[in-house]
Amino acid sequence: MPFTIERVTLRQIKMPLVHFFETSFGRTYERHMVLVEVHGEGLSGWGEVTAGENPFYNEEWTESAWRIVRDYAAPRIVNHPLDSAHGVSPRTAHIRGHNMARGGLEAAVWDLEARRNNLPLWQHIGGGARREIPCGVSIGIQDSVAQLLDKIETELNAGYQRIKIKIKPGWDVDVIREVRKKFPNILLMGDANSAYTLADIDRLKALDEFNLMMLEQPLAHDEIIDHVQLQAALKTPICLDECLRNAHQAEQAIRMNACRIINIKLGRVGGFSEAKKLHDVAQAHGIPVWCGGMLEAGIGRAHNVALASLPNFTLPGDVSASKRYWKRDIIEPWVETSPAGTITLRDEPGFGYAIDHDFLKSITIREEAVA
Ligand code: OSB
Ligand code: MG
Repeated sequence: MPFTIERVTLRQIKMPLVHFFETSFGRTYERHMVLVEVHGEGLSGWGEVTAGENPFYNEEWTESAWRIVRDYAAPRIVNHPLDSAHGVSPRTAHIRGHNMARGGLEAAVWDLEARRNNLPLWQHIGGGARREIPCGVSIGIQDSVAQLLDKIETELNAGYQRIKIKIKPGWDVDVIREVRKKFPNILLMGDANSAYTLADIDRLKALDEFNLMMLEQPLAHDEIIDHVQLQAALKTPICLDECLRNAHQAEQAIRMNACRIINIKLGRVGGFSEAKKLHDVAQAHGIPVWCGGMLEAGIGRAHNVALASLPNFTLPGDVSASKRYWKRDIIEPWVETSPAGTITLRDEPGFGYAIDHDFLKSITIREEAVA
């Protein structure tokens, strides 16, 4: 049934991480995220923009997201009747790049439409292939190998099914050798966030002996063709993250053998419509996918859980418990994992958790409406 978004509220929130998170492009101590609330038909839908605090993962950051949603994306949606949430992405497709900003708005409309249909979001997007979502963790670069080994042990004891460690030149072969010595049989992978070039091919080939599940985004953020050459030289499967911003690019990468596995992030591809398309393309080619994370607060985390219930999300993702990131999350209950390292789908309409409005208010540093 057609519906209309009458107003969009933007909020910027500030949340300190329990522990800093370090990738090859830098350390994050505190997140600043933009939340999108869409109002219409007497309901609210919620989305979270997954952009970082700086334009280092991709071109987006908190401030660019605020401006894109407020000045370009939301005005295209407000008071424009929509046949379904699938109509949001085409309305903002004239914006070049900025998929995370576009995706935060789009996800909010999916949440609203799910509530309107009285369905949990996972069911509304066509998910529910499994009720228990398998979870892994992403562990940042540490100050010492001993600290890394400790963290891995803690996460394995918590039940997480797969360990991903961040790598960069100088924090790679020797570190992974130590990890494998202590944990010979765990599901283990590395994520380089584009820290290498083809000049490092021998160093990357040295990783082949460690039986990694995959090597995530070793080469440049915008370079699919170099990954073809690298994949041909490696036994370890390459998983692309940064490189794939839409389903078409994913299909090209698959056909060229640039990767054997794909990380799907809701924000990076601009929302649920494109994420579902990418999922379907990968499935048609027999390429497994998993759900990536961007250190999300509860709303983005819950959206990821719904996404990961689509059938081809067959590998454990980077979606894990709220308490690994936050002293207090913005939703109730917090996202929790079972001792088996899974998150259980919830049956409430929409994204499945309640907003903790008091806490949200206390961490909101600006708020603005588009009507
Ligand atoms: O590349 O997957 C990534 C965090 C920030 C930016 C990029 C990435 C990550 C993670 C963390 O790996 C995933 C998470 O725990 O949310
Ligand atoms: Mg990654």
